[in-house]
Amino acid sequence: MHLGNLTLATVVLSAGLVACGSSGASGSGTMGPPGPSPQAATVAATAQLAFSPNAVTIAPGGTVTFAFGTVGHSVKFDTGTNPPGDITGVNANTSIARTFNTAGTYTFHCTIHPQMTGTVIVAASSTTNNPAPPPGYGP
Ligand SMILES: [Cu+2]
Repeated sequence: MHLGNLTLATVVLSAGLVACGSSGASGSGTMGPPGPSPQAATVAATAQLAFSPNAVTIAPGGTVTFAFGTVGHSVKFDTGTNPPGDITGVNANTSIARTFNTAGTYTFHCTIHPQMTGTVIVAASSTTNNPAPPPGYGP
């Protein structure tokens, strides 16, 4: 009888701990309601041969500025509906903007350095903020 009560208390305590843990996890998973996507984002093509940030989200009709540093790069779009024109040639020490009018996911890569890949997500709303490009790039 006494032993039985002890076991019950242990079970209740464990259940309380589990419930507390799960409520904390779900709280961090929902970062609040989606907000409108920004109209502009900057992606840097860095000397370390990477697009940074690797993925950005903009609203339909928004603009992504590709900021090229001292190493020459290009941007070729691989997927997505009605993508903007590719940025051809070897582009260094310049910034070139492209406008995305149709919602969707646009992957792209540098034809000079095929390991350089990135993604532009065009959506009216987003739950995430775009990371800032590295210092020295963009506005
Ligand atoms: Cu490149």
